[in-house]
Amino acid sequence: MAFNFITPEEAAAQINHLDSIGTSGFTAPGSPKVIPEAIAAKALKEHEAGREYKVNIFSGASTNQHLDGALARANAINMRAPYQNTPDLRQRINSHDTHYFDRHLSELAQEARYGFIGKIDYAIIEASDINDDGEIVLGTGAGNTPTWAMMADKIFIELNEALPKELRGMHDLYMPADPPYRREIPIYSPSDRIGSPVLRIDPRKVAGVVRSNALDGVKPFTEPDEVSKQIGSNVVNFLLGELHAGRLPKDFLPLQSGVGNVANAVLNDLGLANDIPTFEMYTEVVQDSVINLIKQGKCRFASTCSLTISDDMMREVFSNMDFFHDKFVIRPSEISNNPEVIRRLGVIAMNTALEADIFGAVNSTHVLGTRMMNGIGGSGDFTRNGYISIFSCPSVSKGGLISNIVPMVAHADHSEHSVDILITDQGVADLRAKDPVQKAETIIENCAHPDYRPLLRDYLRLGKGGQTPHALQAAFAFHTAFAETGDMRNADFSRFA
Ligand code: 0RQ
Repeated sequence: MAFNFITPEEAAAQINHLDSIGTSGFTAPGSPKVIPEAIAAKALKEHEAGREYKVNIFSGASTNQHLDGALARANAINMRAPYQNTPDLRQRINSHDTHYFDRHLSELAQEARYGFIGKIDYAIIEASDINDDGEIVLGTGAGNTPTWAMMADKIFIELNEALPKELRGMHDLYMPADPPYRREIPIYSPSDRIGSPVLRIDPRKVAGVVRSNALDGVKPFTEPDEVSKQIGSNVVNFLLGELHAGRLPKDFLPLQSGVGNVANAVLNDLGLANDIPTFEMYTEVVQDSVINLIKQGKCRFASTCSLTISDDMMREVFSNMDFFHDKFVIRPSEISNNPEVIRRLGVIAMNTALEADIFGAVNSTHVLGTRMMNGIGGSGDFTRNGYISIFSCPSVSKGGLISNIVPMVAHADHSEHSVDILITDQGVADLRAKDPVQKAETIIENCAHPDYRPLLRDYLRLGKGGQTPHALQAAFAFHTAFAETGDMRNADFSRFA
């Protein structure tokens, strides 16, 4: 069956107000580009004509400026899940123009199949290659694409001519059966392949194929600053200590690393550390630093959901496909982030906090407790199930006006039950086998910025008992001091004594 090639506008014309769309990709890579822009343009016209027009967007993770960016600017998103990181969409979410629920990235596909998010009208899938039998070779991010393709009434394909045909073979697409029929996910090592290199769809569901030709626009990282470098070196020293103490096997364990500058700096430092053996990764995103580690031979293999690498690095990978072909596998998010597999493989989870409290709870999502930043992403999948779960962040933000170590987190994403190690530029707090007060003492001494240590000790002394001696009347004194004076250092615990 030959596919019908159409324009992005012809695709957008078919999509109605409040339709639910499942999109391919995970972070920018693999996300569709030209149809979402046409939907945004249609939304603007509909709004000008006085008609309501918004769609529901379900993806694998964050997307790109063509999708979340353009649709948010057009105020065209009604419901969004499970993750985003685009400034315009962040604003729509915080002003309630867009409903947003952020979910563990491993979970959304199965929740969709269970019927928890309703029906999926359209899937929009970026492909690097297609054939008339309905075989699709995906782009550089897999996300929840197999589930959207299975559930959607109709499928649009964006055939991206900037992607090389050699991507065929780099994916491993597998969809677990749903309970009560689910069996174990048979991955016993990061490089195990258990599924199909291509997505097989019913060609009769394809409502049209649109051509596109652009990379994802991921920006390269800037050189890590001093604080990021110090955090990176603290992480490496901690891991070396674990290795020497025999708490990590001498062959090491697979690594997961989150997104952002700190994560990139940590991986750079791992590459430079001669005493860290070569390793594999079982992770959700591969950033530029991992490509360098692979080129150096430090990282032997990476299982990922996406190649979240800059356009220049992507071009380099594409022109050396012979070398990179057996160094990666790109899996759907419910497999790359699968709790069962993460626990089995003993993944070392390394994620970033916005703030952590003295008892070890972590806020990764809500700035000062209320404003959504990005979302929990995959950090919960890995943190809850990792062999060792590490969180890192700078000890202070905004030039010291904000302490990232606070008496009580203003929003909790990861509880103290899941957080093993907290690392800042100041040092390392090992929270394993410690009670809440012991954790608090370690975090204050090792992780808090010196400007804030006396204040945090004052807070800890205020607690009048209980195993976790919070002083609830003063628990948010840092946050209220910032709201009232613009500086958390003005928190005054004497008035609560
Ligand atoms: O703001 O740029 O205006 O100065 O927050 O902070 O230090 O640059 O951190 O880029 O590493 O991102 C948690 C957001 C960290 C990210 C988070 C301000 C700070 C700055 C960013 P400015 P940094 P990073 C894998 C796993 C959740 C999802 C996840 C994230 C800006 O890592 O979204 O881990 N994680 N997924 O100044 C107020 C505080 C603050 C603060 C920092 N306590 N209060 N503002 N900032 N701390 C990926 C996926 O799942 C796909």
